[in-house]
Amino acid sequence: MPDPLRAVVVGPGFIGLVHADALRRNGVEVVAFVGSGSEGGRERARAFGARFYDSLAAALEQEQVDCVHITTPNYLHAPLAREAISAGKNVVCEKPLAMDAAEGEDLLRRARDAGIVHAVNFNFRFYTLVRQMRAMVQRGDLGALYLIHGGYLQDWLLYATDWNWRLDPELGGSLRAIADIGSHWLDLARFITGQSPAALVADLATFIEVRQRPTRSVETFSGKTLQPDEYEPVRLSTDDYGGVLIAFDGGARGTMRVSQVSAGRKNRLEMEISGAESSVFWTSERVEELWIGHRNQANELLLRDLPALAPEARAVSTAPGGHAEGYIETHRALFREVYRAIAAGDPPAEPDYPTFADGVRALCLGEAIARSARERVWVEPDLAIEA
Ligand code: SOE
Repeated sequence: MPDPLRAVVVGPGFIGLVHADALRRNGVEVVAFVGSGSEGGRERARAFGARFYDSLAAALEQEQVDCVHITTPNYLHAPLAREAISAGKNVVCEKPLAMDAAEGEDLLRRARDAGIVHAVNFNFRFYTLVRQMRAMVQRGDLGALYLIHGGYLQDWLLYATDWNWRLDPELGGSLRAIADIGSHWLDLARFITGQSPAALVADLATFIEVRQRPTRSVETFSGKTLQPDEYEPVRLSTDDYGGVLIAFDGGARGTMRVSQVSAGRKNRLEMEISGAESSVFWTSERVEELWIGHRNQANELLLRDLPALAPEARAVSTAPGGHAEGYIETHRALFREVYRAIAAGDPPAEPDYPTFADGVRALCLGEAIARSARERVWVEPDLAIEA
């Protein structure tokens, strides 16, 4: 049996553990975590049977690794990716790939020159029923596409006392809801329909202009249950909400709304596509159901089950119908494709997994959205990125 492939995870927080868990279940050995030490990272590494380092340089010096997973706060993504690429390592990076599109393009160039396998974690592509929607669009079930619409709503930043590093523009970037969750929706719209925004107009809003920052750090999503006792007021200008009107390059029109302050919406990505023949609707809060809308016959509710699925959807499905698949499985499926490419020793010509090019695309769209909102004008995003 060949040696297992090996990974190091930089950033032992919420999403770092998701990566490590999915990797382990794929048979990849997570040899080490890298962290600041203040995040309980040492204990987490120990619980995983992995070693712990306080810098990527130290980990790469001591460990034989095939791939570096970057799951830190956003401002560290690009410097860590540069370091990993210079060391000739394959890279899986959380989104956003970088703090701006120019930095993202530089990373893409470096990754291509180095010939490494590179990926950005747009994990929604790997839900089984997302694949089903894509297959239905591709085989023409919907007819010509008229509308691509929906959005992404969360409530974990609803209160002025909710805090996370994403709220600090120095750590998270100058766009928040659009970059954090709108980027998933835009990636998915393109993945399912093959269409990208040709022109857009955006409206962004900051409802909570002053937030109470805890004097100690709070992990993503944990602020809901852990209420720190000491706060300091901080003025905010990043987007709690964004609304975007989109003209797609394939002729469809759409709207996207994103919000981190919508009470009751925990983690709700919604995608609805309306075509000349029929429509589909899917949400990440009910991942096992796909609504199919008709004009002259009864609507359908497809429950994920192998006989009901297109071959492309079956290929990413791991559990029998009735045994709910979810968030963790999407990471397993994404990493499976990435590590297949690593094992082959070459990035595939047309990967189905999201690459740095998709990361750059998301950054370009974010910049177009920010400019449109700032100048109150329609903007044509520059998406001239080779796939
Ligand atoms: C926090 O908003 C977050 O974890 C995002 O960063 C993820 O990308 C999204 O999947 C869930 O919410």
